Amino acid sequence: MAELEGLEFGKSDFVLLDEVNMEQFMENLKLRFEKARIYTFIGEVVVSVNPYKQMDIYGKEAIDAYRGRELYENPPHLYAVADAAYKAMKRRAKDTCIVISGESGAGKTEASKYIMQYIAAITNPSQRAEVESVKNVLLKSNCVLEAFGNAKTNRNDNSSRFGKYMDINFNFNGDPTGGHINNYLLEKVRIKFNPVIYDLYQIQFYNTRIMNCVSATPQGNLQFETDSESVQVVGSEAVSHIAGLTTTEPDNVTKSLLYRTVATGGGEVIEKGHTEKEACFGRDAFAKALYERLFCWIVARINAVIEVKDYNPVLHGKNTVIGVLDIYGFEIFDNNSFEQFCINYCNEKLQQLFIELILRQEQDEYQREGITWQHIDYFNNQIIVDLVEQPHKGIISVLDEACLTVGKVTDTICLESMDAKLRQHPHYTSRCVSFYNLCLVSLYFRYSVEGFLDKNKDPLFQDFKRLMYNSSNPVLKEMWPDGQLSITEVTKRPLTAATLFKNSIVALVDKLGCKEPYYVRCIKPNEMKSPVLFDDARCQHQVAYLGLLENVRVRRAGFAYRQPYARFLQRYKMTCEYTWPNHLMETDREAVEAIVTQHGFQDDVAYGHTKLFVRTPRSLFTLEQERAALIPILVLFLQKVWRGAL
Ligand code: AOV
Ligand code: MG
Repeated sequence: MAELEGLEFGKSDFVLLDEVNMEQFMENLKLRFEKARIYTFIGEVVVSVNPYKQMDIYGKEAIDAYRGRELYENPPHLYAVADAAYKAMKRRAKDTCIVISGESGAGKTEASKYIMQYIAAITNPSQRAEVESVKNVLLKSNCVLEAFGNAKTNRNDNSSRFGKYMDINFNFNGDPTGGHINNYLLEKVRIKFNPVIYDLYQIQFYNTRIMNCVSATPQGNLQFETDSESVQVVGSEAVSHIAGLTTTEPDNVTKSLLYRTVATGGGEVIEKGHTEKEACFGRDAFAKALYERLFCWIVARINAVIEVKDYNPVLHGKNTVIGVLDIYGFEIFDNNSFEQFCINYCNEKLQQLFIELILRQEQDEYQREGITWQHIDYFNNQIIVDLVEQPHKGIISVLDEACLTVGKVTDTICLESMDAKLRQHPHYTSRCVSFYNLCLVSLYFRYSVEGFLDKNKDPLFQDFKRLMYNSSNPVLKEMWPDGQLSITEVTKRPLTAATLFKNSIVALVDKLGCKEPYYVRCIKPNEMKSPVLFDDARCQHQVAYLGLLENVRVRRAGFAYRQPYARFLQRYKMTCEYTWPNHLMETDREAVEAIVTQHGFQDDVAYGHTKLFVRTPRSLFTLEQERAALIPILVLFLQKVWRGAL
């Protein structure tokens, strides 16, 4: 709580700003970044600015300094939040979660790794082997997932191309007993541009250890040519290679690439040759699906290893959870497509959750403590979330409708139908920039709808699924259970990619919503990956859309600080003659009242059932200053006592 670092480093909590406005917020953020203070609190939220250089603040000493301490006893740090989430989980048996958000390259994944490392470091002090092995897999699984799921983009050299939510389970001792990973919307589209076939044989899971991992072998792209009306594969090496890797017959591979099985209206099953365009489409879809299923399989394998086994709640007590969410951040490229649309929608949902929880949490606390609370207004992005996900008239629903329409529906036609339905919406505009670059502007950014329909339908010919199911490699077979269906059994209307994604994000938000949330809000200081540049305009934009200023306002409009009576008393009793060294009142609350009254800020506080609520931080400053001034006197006094001088 005290200004532990001194004011030359700026305010360590934005709540302490003299006035809450953008100018002061930015000034403080910039000053702290320049002084290598990359973390700043807003109450219990940590705002982090990517330093783009190695910081010497994550070592054992730091871990020891934060372990078991209260949030305000140390300078702002990821460890402070991680510890708060851990303490709440351990002391109050609460499920908690740490939500890390911010745009691409802002430092979310790095933050999530430091948080995991911290949790690993402070648990299992007795070094029990089974707990150590769980921790080991939890930490190491990250490299495997990054190896497969991260890629260089022009915004981040190590960009997560999938969302990750990891639950860590704890036993009643507060030691990890297992976990579970959910992955979200892997960006598989890039596999098409950079064809890589992973060598499946090299993935070995051995007991609980993920061994020697994976080698990726880039192969030339498989080409087609049309010769006298029929389509052929160019050359035979690529086909042989795929057949070799997937343990299938080259002839069957060729057949799946060139033909598809279809059921006619009369129930007859026939084989239909692809056009060259269809063959290319099928090939790309196959490569993407192989990659996606492999990725999901790896996640499933990791989950099988880390899942909590033999847990008996009667015997072992309540099993509690800390969830860590590291998902792709807001993304704006020159050409934004379906993937960016989904990613940005997901971020809007998380922002929505942030708004709801921060408000709800505050309100709940005031209610619980019997304090009157005045409602504060701030921008609610529900309207944008609705624009995307509302049944029947949201963007996803219009897109799905277009995908299910029989006949020739193009991206252009789909955009027209969105225009018709959504024209009135304040956050929707569509603009025809050129014939090929149709755009819809929503979620603050502009997207090209070219390719939306195909990506949403995400079709894969059943022939490929069957090919994989019939592979003599048992792992591949396991990845393609739907390959055993015949063409007549295949469901004609599978859920679209956008709907599947929406459902998974809704489920995620539900999962987070019932946990006690802790937030890390990451900011990217510049586009150059520079450790010294602070781009004011870019940072201000992020502060604005993350709603950080509103966050400070809510925190201040209510009560900036709250502390249980006993704790408050312990810290400040030396500043009041009636409470030092011990008070004679009936309750701690009365003793706290005596301190507050003696310092004259009785109008600035409210008394809850168990806690004191202080509206402005200034009151506590006064106390802190007095306490700081008294400490040397007290030390001198004690030294004299020890030396027997008194
Ligand atoms: P992201 O997860 O937020 O982007 P990362 O966590 O991958 O971003 O961070 C991007 C890069 O910034 C890292 O590779 C590091 O070089 C650097 N960096 C971030 N945080 C730190 C830190 N605390 N200390 C030192 N360097 C850091 V994305 O996954 O693209 O949304 O999809
Ligand atoms: Mg990342």
